[in-house]
Amino acid sequence: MTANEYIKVRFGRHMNECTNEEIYIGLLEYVKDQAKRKDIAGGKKKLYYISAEFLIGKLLSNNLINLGIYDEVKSELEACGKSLAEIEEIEVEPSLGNGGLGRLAACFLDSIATLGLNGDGVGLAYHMGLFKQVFKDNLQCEEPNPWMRHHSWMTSTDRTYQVDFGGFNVKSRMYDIDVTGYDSVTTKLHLFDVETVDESIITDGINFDKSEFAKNLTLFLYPDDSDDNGRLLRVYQQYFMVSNAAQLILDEAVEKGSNLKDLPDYAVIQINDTHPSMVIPELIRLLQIRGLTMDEAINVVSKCCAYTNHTILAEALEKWPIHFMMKAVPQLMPIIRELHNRIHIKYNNPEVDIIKDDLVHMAHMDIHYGISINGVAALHTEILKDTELNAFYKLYPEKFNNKTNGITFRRWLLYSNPELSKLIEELIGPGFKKDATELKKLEQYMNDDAVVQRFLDVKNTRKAVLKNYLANTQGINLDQNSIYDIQVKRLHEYKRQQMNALYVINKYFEIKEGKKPSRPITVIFGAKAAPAYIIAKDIIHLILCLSEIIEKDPEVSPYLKVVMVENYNVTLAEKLIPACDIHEQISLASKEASGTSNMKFMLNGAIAIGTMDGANVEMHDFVGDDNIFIFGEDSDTVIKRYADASYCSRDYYEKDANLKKCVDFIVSDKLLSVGKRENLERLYNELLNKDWFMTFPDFKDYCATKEKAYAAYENRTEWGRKMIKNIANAGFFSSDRTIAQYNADIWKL
Ligand code: 26Q
Repeated sequence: MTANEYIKVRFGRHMNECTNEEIYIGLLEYVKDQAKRKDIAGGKKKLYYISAEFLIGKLLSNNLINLGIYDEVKSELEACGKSLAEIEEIEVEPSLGNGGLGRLAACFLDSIATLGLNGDGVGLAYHMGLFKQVFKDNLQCEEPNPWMRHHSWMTSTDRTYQVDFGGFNVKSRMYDIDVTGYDSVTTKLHLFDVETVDESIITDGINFDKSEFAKNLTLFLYPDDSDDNGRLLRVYQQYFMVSNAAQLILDEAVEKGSNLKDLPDYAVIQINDTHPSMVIPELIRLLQIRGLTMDEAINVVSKCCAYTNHTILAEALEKWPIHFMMKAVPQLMPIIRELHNRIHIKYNNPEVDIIKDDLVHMAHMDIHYGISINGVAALHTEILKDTELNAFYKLYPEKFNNKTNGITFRRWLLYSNPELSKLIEELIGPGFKKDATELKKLEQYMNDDAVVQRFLDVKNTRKAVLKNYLANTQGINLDQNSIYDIQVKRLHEYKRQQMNALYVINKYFEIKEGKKPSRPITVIFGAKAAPAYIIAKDIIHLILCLSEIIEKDPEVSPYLKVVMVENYNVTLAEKLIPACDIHEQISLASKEASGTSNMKFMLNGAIAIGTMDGANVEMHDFVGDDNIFIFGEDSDTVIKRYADASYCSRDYYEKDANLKKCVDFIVSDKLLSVGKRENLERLYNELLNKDWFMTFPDFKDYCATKEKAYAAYENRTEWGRKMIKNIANAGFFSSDRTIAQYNADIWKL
């Protein structure tokens, strides 16, 4: 049945007599139906990828592509005078993640299904995704972001469980989203919800009554990124997630014939950061209820669980106060104490204890009672081994391994950049769609000027698409002839959006002083700040104020434009990334575990300005000095500087007149005329007295490197070659490669 025929049966009318809303609903149901007809992955052993976040983004086009019916449905729509783009506008993005970690989980699901592996995702069906960001008076405000109101990709199942908390229990239900693999099998994303959630307890913005856990358990995704502000609800959410996961895992194993002592033959569990770590004591608890001894249960669980670390920021490593645990999940504490005691006796080393100062160290539990611990980029894994987790590395060197992150090329190339995809296919054939390393063949065209020109033409096409999109959706007017210089990622001091803002100020002064750039520059930001992260919100305020001042200044605006897109999310990323000329990956070396937008930009022919941090290091290895703009101090220098506590930002400020001028501008009359004194002064003081992520030492090199990049852009053919070099070497960063490595080294499905 074609989509058209399906819609006729569903609505009793031909597609061209349906509203866009009806067509969307029809297509959603049609796709769900097609997905059901595909083979599901099978096998004795199954992977459970447990994650508090799955930032899946819109699914209509993604599923059409994976099911191989994208072109067919697109033509059917066009025959009725409709575009797929306008139908997609109806779909609400499920923003069930904060950023990189959640998006990684979504890319992984796509690759697991594409590789035909028997693996499902397990998470929570948050009613409200990450808050919707709106700007008022140059400040970020947060609004609820519902996504499952009408029609969604979730299907209700008959699977329900009871989850016990201290003093009460709830009944859960499992909802499934089909994960369509590209030209392959389907797998599932299982999202658990509780029937008593009550959306009416939301008061203003994203505030809600925090007192009744049965009513708010799955109401909101926690909008924190790295800043652990130790909230009790988070413990309730995490336990709800892992108790459901554990019950599902045991039931499915038993259904397949397991006697539970052989659980490792039936299940392997990937713990995505420490958010699902309580699955370890919960499984041990449930196995005891089902007849195993404590020794047996610990032994079995220790062979099933693997942990991925995504950060070295100490404040982001979860440590839960015992009194939280006693209140929310008292039944787990005796087990956690037992796990702790065994370690305490065995090693007699407080550094590797699980319970310290009345805090439960979740990562420590994962490392002692798991088969594997991995970092997410080569440098990150080395830093974990050498510093952060060195005491554990000494105990278990064989457990430590690296799995450099990856991205799904289906979404980040085939779907979001069809023009580039088509050009690549014309040059090297379709093989790259299944084997990303084939992109390497593009290097043979680097000296073919006509081909190079075609890559530049595709970039221009995508710049025009972005220009139209931002004009229509956000009333933003871009100059297509300008350089699009983009930094999109969560707002965090270590990612150093503030350094990019200081660069903008530097450029503003240069233009004012008569040094005009040969080509206009558009600096584009997209970022949400955690609502409680004050300085992050101040940085957004600074950027919005700069944007306003520059826009209003006729001396500067022809040469420089600053744009902060509102509500940066997956949908916007899909438009921004293909249009980008230069992308900013400027985290303080050692602090960004990997980064994944860097890979998306590289694949789309943008050139990075970056520090030797996270996966930038590996990107640099692939493309060499001429095809990426590296600057700044390296991780060894930074780590040493922290160790000897020798950094004093004021010294830099006082010694560098240009830097001083830029920093002072933050609290100048000019900025105060459009901004708030409180916010701007706080940011100014923070930089001057702390600057914890060391923007000042890198500032000069950063500015010089940006000038070098902008100058290089003027040699268009040479720039086109750099683009091809980057695209040709992006194959390694396919999540298909990452997942194949997880499977070969850890899961062994
Ligand atoms: C923890 C406790 C309480 C509340 C919230 C949280 C919380 C929530 C989200 C802690 C961390 C996160 C998200 C972290 C994250 O996105 N990390 C990023 O993971 C990417 C995928 O591996 C990496 O590429 C990035 O470098 C890393 O920053």
